[in-house]
Amino acid sequence: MPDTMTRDAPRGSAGTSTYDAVIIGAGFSGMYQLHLLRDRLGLSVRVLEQGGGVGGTWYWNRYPGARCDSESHSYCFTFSPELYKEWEWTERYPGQPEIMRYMNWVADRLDLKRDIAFDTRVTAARYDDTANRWQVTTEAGERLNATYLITAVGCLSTANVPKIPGLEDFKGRWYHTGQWPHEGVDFTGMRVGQVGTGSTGIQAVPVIAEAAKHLTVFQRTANYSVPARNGPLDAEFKDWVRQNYEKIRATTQSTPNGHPFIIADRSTWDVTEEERAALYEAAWEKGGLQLRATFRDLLVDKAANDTAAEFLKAKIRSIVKDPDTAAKLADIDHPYAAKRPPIDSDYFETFNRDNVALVDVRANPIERITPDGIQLRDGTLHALDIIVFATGFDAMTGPLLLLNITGRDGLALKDAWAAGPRSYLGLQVAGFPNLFTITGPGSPSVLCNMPVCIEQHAEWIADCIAMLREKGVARMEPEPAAVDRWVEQVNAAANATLLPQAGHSWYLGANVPGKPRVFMPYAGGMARYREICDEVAGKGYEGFALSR
Ligand code: NA7
Repeated sequence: MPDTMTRDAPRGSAGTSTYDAVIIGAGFSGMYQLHLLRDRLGLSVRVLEQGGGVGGTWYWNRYPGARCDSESHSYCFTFSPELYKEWEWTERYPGQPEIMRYMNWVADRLDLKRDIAFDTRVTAARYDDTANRWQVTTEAGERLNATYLITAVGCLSTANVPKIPGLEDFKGRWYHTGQWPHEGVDFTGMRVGQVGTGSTGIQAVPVIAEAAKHLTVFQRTANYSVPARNGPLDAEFKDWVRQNYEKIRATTQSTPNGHPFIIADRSTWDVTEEERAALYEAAWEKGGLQLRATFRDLLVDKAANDTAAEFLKAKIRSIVKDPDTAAKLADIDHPYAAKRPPIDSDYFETFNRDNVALVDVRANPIERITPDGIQLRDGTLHALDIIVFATGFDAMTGPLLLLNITGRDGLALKDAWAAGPRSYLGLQVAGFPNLFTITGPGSPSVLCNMPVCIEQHAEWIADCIAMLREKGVARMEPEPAAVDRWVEQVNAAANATLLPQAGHSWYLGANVPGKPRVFMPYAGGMARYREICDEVAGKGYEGFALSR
């Protein structure tokens, strides 16, 4: 029977609020999970959110040029046709302010905010073996306990600020793109240095260059990028989206990466060299992440991938006028899309501006930060007023480990994952009963258009909790053998692709010094993953230990 209690007057021991479920995070995943558990299952639920509002990653990532790389008509909730059709996106790729407007609109439409505690950081979560409940503590000392603990903390929410000596002595200001000030940053008249050329850095460069007196881009790893071709959506497209809701949803749910486009069913070698060049050219003109869907074998056959890589490198050389800068930008050491492929609005073109310079910090690494700027190993000092770190995140495991989670028999998650994350389906961890991790390591997560994998996880978890309550199951956690098998499957799926060949990728944890190098997301495709999860549930939650 549900241990139902009213939301307004939770019961419990002195000073402790008691709920059926506590959800950590109020981005896409926490919002939808709250809706499902509260409004469909009738549970008492509390969401704890560190930020001052809903939005998750978009609440924090307010840097110049912040925009989603998924097309707007697929970067949203699709569980409700009404919600889907009522909201109208204005651009092909939604910018951060528009996504925030959307998320607040959804939160208000579903009346979610009344069950979310904002400005509330979780400092610890401990499983109480005797009571079979999770005890959650917040920074303000608040204590909550719940039968189910669901992490909805996102994969990219723990900012990675590199430990460069001297940063504390810098006389200017510095910012990480993932913790951008809400009031914005005025670059007018400033000498700006930007460290990092991942998806974020590539979005920020053109916008900062427009505003700053001078921008120096510090590049450690050169990166591919394809033009986004962003622009306003016309009325005809908006109508098409409304009329094709089912079709769009079916496409995003049947493709490996959850995007609204189909990967071509042809090999790179099925066409002549001229045909291939024409297909790449058309994909370049169309813009966006779709270029990697030009051929089905681009991510599994290195020689096939080389054809796309060469096409993109030639594009860089043709756009960037200074041959030395062009050579540094095109000196890319990994297969195309083996790291997360960025898309851009005038990234390479920006290096043709007089106020922009590129510095190769692989050849001549950053030695230290002085009070005046960034100093390289050969002694060169780049004088700066502002440093922007577009240096990414302690991805996937970082946000979970920060929660300080302790499971059964006092087992800390950081110890359970000392050699890298181990989970079953990316949904549960052995030794942590009734803990569910939305888009956890071992699930497709960052290899998929996020709302698509989030909806699948939140629905699977809600169905699972409904089953637990119906059958009177008190505890659920994966069997160690099921975890072993899944970890093998995750490794095999990654090794069947070129993705592990980008040795410095955050998919492998390689961007954070000391982090175990384990390929974290499931690379077998979202559609296949969905089938596996459904099969597991259909076989009575095979691989999970259920106890009364
Ligand atoms: P990424 O993709 O991790 O990119 C971070 C960039 O910062 C990358 O170019 C790094 O070079 C560079 N970096 C990191 N640390 C340093 C140091 N110490 N010195 C110089 N350069 C450094 O993060 P993003 O924010 O761009 O994107 C993350 C995801 O957010 C993105 O994929 C989307 O899914 C949204 P490296 O390649 O490690 O040599």
